[in-house]
Amino acid sequence: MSQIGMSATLQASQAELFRHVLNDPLLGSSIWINIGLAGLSLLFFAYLGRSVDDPRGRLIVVSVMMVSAVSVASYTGLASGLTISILEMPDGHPMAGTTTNLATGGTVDGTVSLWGRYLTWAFSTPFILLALGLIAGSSMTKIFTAIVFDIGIMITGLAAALTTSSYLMRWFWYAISCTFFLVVVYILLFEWPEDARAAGTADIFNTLKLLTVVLWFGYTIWWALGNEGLAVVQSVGVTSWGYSLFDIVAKYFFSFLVIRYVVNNVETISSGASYGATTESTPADD
Ligand code: RET
Repeated sequence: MSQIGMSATLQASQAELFRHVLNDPLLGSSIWINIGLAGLSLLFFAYLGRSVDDPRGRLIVVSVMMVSAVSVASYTGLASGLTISILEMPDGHPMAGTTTNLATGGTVDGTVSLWGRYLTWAFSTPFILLALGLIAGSSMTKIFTAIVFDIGIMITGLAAALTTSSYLMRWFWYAISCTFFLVVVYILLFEWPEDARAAGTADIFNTLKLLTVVLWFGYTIWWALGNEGLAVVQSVGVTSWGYSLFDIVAKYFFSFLVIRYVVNNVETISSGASYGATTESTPADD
């Protein structure tokens, strides 16, 4: 047997990671099932929203449909091995010095990080907030603020996941991310409910707000408990399934509630047929 075969190799190739995901039932199912769910939900939402022809209503529907669209790409990135790495955790991290047995055979130093999730949340979650802000009838300024801080959460969360130089720095990134998160929570809990009351959408907004705040805290706590944080949950597959379950409710169920509301309440969220027009011109009547 060769020397390499007996000792741990240092890195896994993208092809090995692809086959590792495919051959690990728990990890693989947490990813592949969600590609299917995201694709099916996209078709279902297109069908549900087909009758909405109000421009503002359509904007909300398209916005939540984008969450599923990004999700297809996100999970495909994970499944293909493109946005996964084996990372060696720094000293002090509970997973420091750990090795990973690849489902394809062979052992590598480090633990599997599905960092593509955090990257793609930077593209999907702004659409959730855009939809919420529009339903609340909020101002461009508040919607913009919520979205830029949200992107900040995800990019600094990505940085926390990818930092291998120092255990403390991983948590420092996490703390920055949580600070950005508090800004978004503030807007969700204190700014938008008032706007929604004025817009006459308080009922649906409060349901969506509760769902969002509870689940988004869930993601935050799960990161801390999972294999990239305190590793209370050491299994990569269980950690990944946790996020996948949160995703199912926070994306697909959330989007379903939004579209159902828009379809049934177009007159409440409408701003007229010329909403979003880029000029003041009126159609000729001749
Ligand atoms: C991280 C870790 C760093 C600290 C915080 C986090 C929060 C993540 C959230 C994710 C929400 C994701 C959703 C995805 C749906 O597409 C990055 C886990 C605060 C709130 C809703």
